Amino acid sequence: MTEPSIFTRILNGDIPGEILAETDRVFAIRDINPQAPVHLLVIPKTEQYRNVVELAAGDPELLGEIVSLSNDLAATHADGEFRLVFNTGAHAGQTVFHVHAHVLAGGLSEASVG
Ligand code: DGP
Repeated sequence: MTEPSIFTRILNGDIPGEILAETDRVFAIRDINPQAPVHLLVIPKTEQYRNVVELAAGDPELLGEIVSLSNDLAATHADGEFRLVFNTGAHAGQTVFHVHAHVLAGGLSEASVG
C-alpha cells in the first residue's frame, strides 16, 4: 500500500496545515513556498489522479469543481483575478503526484509565465 500524499495527510490532520475551504470533493490550503502574494493549492480529496491530464480524462466534473473553488478563493483572498497552474510531470516542476491546482493571485500583471 502506498503512503498517503502530503496533501492527504494535511486534510486528515496528520500534519499541520489550515484548510482554507472545503467541499465534499475538494479542499484548499496555502502553498508552503509562495510564489505570488496569494498562492493557494486546490486539491481533490481523492488521490486517484496524479495529474490534470488524468483528472480531465477520468472526472471532468471534478476538474470543474477545482476551477470553481479557485475562482471563489481568488475573490475572497484577492481581487478575483488569478492564474491557475497545473505542473504536469517532474520535468515541469511537479513534486507532489496528487493532482493540485496552484492559484496565483494578487498583483501578477508584471509577472512572466514560467
Ligand atoms: P508541485 O511542484 O506543482 O507538485 O507543487 C507542490 C506544492 O506543494 C509546492 O509548491 C509546495 C507545496 N507543499 C509541499 N509540501 C507542503 C506542505 O507540507 N504544506 C503546504 N501547505 N504546502 C506544501
